[in-house]
Amino acid sequence: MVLKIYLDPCTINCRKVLAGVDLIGTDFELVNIDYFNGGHKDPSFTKINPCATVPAATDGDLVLTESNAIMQYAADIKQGGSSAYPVDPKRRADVNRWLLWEASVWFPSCYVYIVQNVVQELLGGKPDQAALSAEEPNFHKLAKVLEMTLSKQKWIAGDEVTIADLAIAAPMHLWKEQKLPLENYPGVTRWIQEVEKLPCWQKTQGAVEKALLPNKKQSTTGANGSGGSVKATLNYTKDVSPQLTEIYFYETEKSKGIHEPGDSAHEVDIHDGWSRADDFHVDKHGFSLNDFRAKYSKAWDEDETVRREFYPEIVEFLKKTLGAKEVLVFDHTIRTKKNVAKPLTDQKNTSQRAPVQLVHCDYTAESGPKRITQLLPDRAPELLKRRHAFLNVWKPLHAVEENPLAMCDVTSSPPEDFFKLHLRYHDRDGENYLLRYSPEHKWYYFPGMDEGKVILLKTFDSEEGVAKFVGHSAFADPTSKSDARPRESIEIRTIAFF
Ligand SMILES: N[C@@H](CCC(=O)N[C@@H](CS)C(=O)NCC(=O)O)C(=O)O
Repeated sequence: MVLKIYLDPCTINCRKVLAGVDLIGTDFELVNIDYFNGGHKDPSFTKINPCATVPAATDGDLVLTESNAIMQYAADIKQGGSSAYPVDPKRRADVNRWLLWEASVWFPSCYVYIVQNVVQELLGGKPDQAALSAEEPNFHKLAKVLEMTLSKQKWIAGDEVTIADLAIAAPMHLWKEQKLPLENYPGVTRWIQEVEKLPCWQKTQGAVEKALLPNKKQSTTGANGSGGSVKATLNYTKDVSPQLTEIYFYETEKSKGIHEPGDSAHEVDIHDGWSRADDFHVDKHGFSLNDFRAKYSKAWDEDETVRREFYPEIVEFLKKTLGAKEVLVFDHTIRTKKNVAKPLTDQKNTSQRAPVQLVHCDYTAESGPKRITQLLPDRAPELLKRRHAFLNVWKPLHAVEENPLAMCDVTSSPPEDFFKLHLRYHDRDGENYLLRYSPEHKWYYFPGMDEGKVILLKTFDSEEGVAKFVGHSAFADPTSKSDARPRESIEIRTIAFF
């Protein structure tokens, strides 16, 4: 059975659940209910939830309403449990009492502020000052209770974030626009800003702002609160043609005096892509962000097991996502900081590498088809007649806190911006594309992206009129914390045949 959640991501209780299931990591199917157009009153929904409120959830014959109960259930069915809803009875009781506190007193109080200071404006009206003044003493009484806890500890229920944090943060999710009087509550203010840095919160902020603050520039506020982009350095390469740009993967005299890549560092704006995450398409922008919760989640450094158990999942996922008839997974690389000491030129173990901070694309117009001939010599003549495209599937192994991946929107990087990097291996030559700098390049990344999502990167396509080569690079995110967990990711190289 699958957990189905019915919601409109812009409402307080729905956003809470959406962020909650993301934090917990439970698989679920989302059914969108259009709240502002009365979708929650439609008979197709009221037959599930006769109360005509969102969110609601079903799992087989179980029908659940109440946002907090849905989060609790999602945590209970998560295989292996979730620290977001502790099992220790005392800690769980503490989380439960906050969930009840939120639903019974905190939500109704914060609701007055959202209705008066946000919804009224949305409807062209004015806040009812009398209603706000009447609520104020009650709000302060409750905020003091929160402050007593949050001045002592990082999260509502101790050192670890739990669903209680999301429950209590949800009714204040537009706290600045709601004009919640938080001036005298430094602990609460510090905490809500911490919540705002959580990837599950950031991912769900766009829908709230789009519906309730239509005049605000869609913020997708990054981890630094900078409003949608970071300035970071990307390593481009100077095109010194007719001299070639090369890299040798073995010791040789021939490497003396060559032009190596990465000699053109530029500071660029890298945009937070979350608010338009669904718009990106591999055939237009050269990349897309997709949901993908792998069943395989262990032993990433065991190459054989990854090939045997994980590759088939990727094949099925790509066939479904791209509509490809056949998908070949031919290689993968695990990138961790552990591997940082290994020079790029270490060709012995190419499946274990450090993130590459170089603007590049993995194939060229020539090296794509050549690779198919090398990998599938017998079938190549037939396969090369069909549309064939190379796609990398980039998957974090846990939420990315540093060294994220940035993609250059293909609509901003015309073919003339690309030139070749010649890869010299002991036994063969290969080719990548490098990019020369252009101020027109539009860069995107997905801060805090976690293991439930993948980025698809198009690195070659035989089809004309679609995105063929996407420039990409890891980069040092200036907003990462100094104690950020090192990035660990896997990228899987595939060929799709249509
Ligand atoms: N206590 C319920 C409240 C659910 C609720 O009232 N949801 C609102 C949206 S946040 C709703 O659907 N209201 C119905 C309406 O406005 O007609 C929960 O936590 O799920």
